[in-house]
Amino acid sequence: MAIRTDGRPGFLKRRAPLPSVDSIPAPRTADRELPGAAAPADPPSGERLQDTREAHSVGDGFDDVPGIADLRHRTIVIDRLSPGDDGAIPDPTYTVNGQFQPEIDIQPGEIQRWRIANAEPDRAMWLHVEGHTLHQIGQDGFPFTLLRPVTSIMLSPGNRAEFLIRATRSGRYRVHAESYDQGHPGGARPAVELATMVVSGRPVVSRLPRQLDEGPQMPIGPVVRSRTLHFGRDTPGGKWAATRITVDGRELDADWFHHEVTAGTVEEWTLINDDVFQHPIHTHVNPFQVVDVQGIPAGDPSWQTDPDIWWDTYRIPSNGQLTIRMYFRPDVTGKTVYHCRILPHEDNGMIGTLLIQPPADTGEPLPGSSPPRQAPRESRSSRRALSISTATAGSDGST
Ligand SMILES: [Cu+2]
Repeated sequence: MAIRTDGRPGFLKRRAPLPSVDSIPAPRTADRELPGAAAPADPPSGERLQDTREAHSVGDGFDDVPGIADLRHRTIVIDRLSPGDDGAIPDPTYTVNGQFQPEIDIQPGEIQRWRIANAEPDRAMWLHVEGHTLHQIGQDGFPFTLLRPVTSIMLSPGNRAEFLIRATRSGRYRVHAESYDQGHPGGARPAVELATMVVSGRPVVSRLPRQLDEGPQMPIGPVVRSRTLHFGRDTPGGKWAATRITVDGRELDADWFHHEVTAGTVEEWTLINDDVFQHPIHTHVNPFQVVDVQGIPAGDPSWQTDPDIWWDTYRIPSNGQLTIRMYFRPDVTGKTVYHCRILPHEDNGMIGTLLIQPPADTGEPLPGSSPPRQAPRESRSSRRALSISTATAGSDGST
């Protein structure tokens, strides 16, 4: 399925910060994630949802957009508890902000803004809210320009999404992850009850905003290079414990770089999955847009392939391939990585290294050559300070 073939990217006008749930160093990342979110050992259900730590923020691109700024908003982090040794907690047990199946209150007709992250180490959460439309306004920390009404949102491990939800009539509605087959030889992962949305109280009249804000855009200019990367797995002797999960046949080697790129350029990467698992690939520093996906299972509606959306985590279908277009922001150089966001896969070697070289000195200004400043998060003017300048990007196309 070809999604975009014009080869003419637009330009990155502004960008939201890139908050991620993937930022705490640990010897094995899966070990960091698995303890869950400090939930009680015997989690009671039906408590009111508590808000969670700002460290898990999903993006702040709408804090001053009319029609959104005043809404009640919730930051919701899905995670999984460590089962422990005594068998007291069923494995797996999924939590929402460290709580077990909490209640989320909302009035009839009220619109709330939900910012939701899948911090789970290895399973996709195909999010549904019973009887309700999710009006998506952002993905992976990047704001949309227009509302996208959807009936579900797929959250691979590491994905974040932001949406508006308008409550219908009084009642109790399931917030749940639908059963989904990630290509695991063990079959589809079962459905998960996450929370209950409780609609009650005085009805309110509300209207969804029509216009959001200006979303980031790809810079105009050539795709300077195309690359092909292979993601695979081999199991010497057929033992899972010895499984090597690799990028281009190699495991992580911190002294060697899979690829070198130049800051301020645009490249297209085709990621080929030689394995039966869907591998959600997460890029650090630079997000990307999806150009082409091949191998989406027939009848699987969970894939969002709109070419305008920016991502930092996206699945490669089982034995399929994904082509992404990545803009290496001009203000960041140095070493970084990309990896499978199924953390046991990353720990077993599915992590690639990238060296971002400074741009060649052509005497021409680069788009966004003023580095983004760290600014307070509250005001529109401070968000503009995080924007990448458009003045030079559109005029001469230099990248
Ligand atoms: Cu993987």
